[in-house]
Amino acid sequence: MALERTLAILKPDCVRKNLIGEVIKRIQDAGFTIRAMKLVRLSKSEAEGFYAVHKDRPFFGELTTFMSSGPCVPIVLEKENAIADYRTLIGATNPAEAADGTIRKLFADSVGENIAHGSDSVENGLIESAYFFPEHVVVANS
Ligand code: 3AN
Repeated sequence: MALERTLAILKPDCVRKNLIGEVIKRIQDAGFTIRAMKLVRLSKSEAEGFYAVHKDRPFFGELTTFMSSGPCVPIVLEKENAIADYRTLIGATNPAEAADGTIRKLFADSVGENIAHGSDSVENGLIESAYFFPEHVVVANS
């Protein structure tokens, strides 16, 4: 299996609920290595830029308003098979459909406010990481 990078975002609901530590603990326990991390408040237009792929979806306005409603924590994670393994760890987009023990099942309230983002492909993992972190601030190894 190849070493992959995924961009996690602990969303504003995660930060508001004081769950940053809980969620990062689960991510680390699952074997992911943190390569970059920060606390940031997105503007509405920065959230729109990040989610541009969803711009024609009916929930685009709701999604970008929520993502700019408070600070969030983008994190570059690395692991073999990171894309699929991280999506397994967080669970289905809709927490009501997420498997038991997943981060969204445990902590999320709704499909809109679902605690954590994860990249959906290797290519997007690199594009999304670069949206928040220029390559020179990504720590190569520890
Ligand atoms: P995922 O984040 O699991 O890859 P996507 O890519 O289908 O899910 O959706 C992107 C984001 O848009 C999700 N994280 C979710 O918060 C939001 N979203 C998806 N569907 C809805 C919806 N029906 N209503 C509001 N927000 C939604």
